[in-house]
Amino acid sequence: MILYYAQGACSLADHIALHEADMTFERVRVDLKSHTTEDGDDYTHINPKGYVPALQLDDGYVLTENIAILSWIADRVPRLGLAGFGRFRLLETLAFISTEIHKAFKPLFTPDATAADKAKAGVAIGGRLDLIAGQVEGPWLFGPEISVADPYLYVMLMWARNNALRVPDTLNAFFDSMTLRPAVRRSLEHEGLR
Ligand SMILES: N[C@@H](CCC(=O)N[C@@H](CS)C(=O)NCC(=O)O)C(=O)O
Repeated sequence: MILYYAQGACSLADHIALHEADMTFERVRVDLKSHTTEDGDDYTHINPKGYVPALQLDDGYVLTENIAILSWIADRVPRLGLAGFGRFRLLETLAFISTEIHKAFKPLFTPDATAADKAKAGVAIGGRLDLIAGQVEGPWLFGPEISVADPYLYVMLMWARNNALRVPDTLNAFFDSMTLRPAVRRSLEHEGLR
């Protein structure tokens, strides 16, 4: 299994989740500007969408999209998912993080975005972080057991902090606790972020 990732990108969520799952995998870094892998291959031949993450499964199938990859990991390692109706609560949360928080960061990563666009994005992200902060059961999103949604939220908080956005206290505490987890530390180390 191979995880295609870029340093500190949303693929860090999948990277952490794979470690939380104790899965064996290789990592291949992708240069998102040139769409080239660290081995010099054309990344668009692996994932025609051109973006990370992509997870090449052992049977060769290349799974893309954070929601799909994280759901696949939870399917394989049920302790990282929720049972019964909880499956839909998990999906609901992954979708909220992906479509409402992750996507809202776009102006902050777009070099020619105006200051007004960036400020507007910051306000939108702040409001959505407030919403998800109200959902944290503690210490993790769904209570005492970590799920695949937690690493995704962690990456969003890392971006928020790096962009000096306001982060609710509950989520700062969540972030600090996540950073202590061996799977997080290992992933940060592998990506050269520590
Ligand atoms: N819908 C995708 C979006 C992934 C995404 O936004 N990836 C970013 C990094 S966080 C990327 O690779 N951007 C470079 C590009 O779009 O070319 C998903 O949720 O997996």
